[in-house]
Amino acid sequence: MRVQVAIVGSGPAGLLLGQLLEQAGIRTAIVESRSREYVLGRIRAGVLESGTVALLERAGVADRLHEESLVHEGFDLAFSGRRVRIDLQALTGRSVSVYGQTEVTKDLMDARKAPGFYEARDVAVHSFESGTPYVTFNENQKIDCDFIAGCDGFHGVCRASVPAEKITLFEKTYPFGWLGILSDTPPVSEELIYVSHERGFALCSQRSRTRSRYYLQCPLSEQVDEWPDERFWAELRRRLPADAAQNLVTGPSIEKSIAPLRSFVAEPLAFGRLFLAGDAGHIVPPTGAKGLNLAASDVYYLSEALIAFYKGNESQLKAYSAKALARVWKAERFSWWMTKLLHGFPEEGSFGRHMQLAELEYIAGSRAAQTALAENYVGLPY
Ligand code: RFL
Ligand code: PHB
Repeated sequence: MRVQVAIVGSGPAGLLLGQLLEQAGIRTAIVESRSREYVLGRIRAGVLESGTVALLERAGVADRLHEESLVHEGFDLAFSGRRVRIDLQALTGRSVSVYGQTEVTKDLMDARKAPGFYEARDVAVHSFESGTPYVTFNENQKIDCDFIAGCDGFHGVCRASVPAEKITLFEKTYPFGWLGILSDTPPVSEELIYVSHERGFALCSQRSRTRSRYYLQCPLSEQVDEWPDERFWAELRRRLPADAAQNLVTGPSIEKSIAPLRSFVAEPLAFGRLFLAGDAGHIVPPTGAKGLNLAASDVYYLSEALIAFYKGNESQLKAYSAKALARVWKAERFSWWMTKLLHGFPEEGSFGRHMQLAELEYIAGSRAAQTALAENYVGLPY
């Protein structure tokens, strides 16, 4: 078969790109190595920037989002037993939306009419440097195309297919992970709480008024089965400020997983007729809630550039990598900074802890510092 743009990966980046291109009359096919059910079952992001919401609106997939998402005008930072509210709306005039990545993915899958090949085996990308690219999978399936969009996440095949001398990788790993649980219990607070505690970081998030998502910083050496629900709830309660701990409603977990934290950027994001977007090109630690939102901004730049190309203007496609990376690096900085500010780093000693607390106190007392935090959290302009 032949399409204009072959998309590898059916996560939010691949599906949103497919939707925006199809709307513009550009034919696409998506090739995904997992099943639809597996992709829909992955519990990941929960916080959408207003720019991401606007892009989903433009893609025509925001009806349910508008009905079901929760608009959050602020969040709390908790440390030393206190809670400081960061008033996003007052500081930036913008808010964020709480709506699960699972729901975004479902809305995009429901809207898609163009071809999607799921459970594809041995996906490979070819000849993207020569001008006649194609994608192969299963025993004998082949998709000829003008361009390949590598939206296949951190472990995908697209970035790995680029010759090593053509790509530079920048990476930082952190010596801990996030243990996350989902439970059908009412959230402990109306807004999110990011907790910096001597025992480690904790985050109180949510998916709806009846479904909570909580995270605990934990050593990378630990396994999920070492964390029965009772141990999770007890540890969370110890890290929360007293008023929140009192309000915590516990219940059985419906999902539990440990995710490592990583900062990672590949440069460039364009290799001839192959373009990387989303986690395929960069990873941020989840502390700033930026991963899915960065995938959306990449897709915005790439879709605009491809649409311009088919109207006869090639210059935007040439500029894609530099334009996307400029925004990516700023989000990398913010995610790294928030991770350093809020997590336990025992190797930094008590001096390191004092630096964190001094910075948190400074943020609590400075509108300028709160504004810098808030404008990054709601999302920098595209
Ligand atoms: P995805 O979602 O990983 O999708 C890539 C898709 O490609 C498929 N694939 C292949 N397909 C074909 N051939 C191959 N060889 C393939 N290899 C892989 C995969 O099966 C998959 O379906 O990448 P995408 O689309 O770039 O989206 C990125 C986001 O998923 C990610 O950045 C966010 O989930 C990160 N993230 C968060 N982002 C936010 O903006 N806000 C948050 O609140 C937030 N919280 C989180 C997060 C990520 C987390 N984890 C588990 C990493 C919380 C957590 C715990
Ligand atoms: C989530 O709800 O999964 C979530 C929220 C905020 C973050 C990270 C994850 O910073």
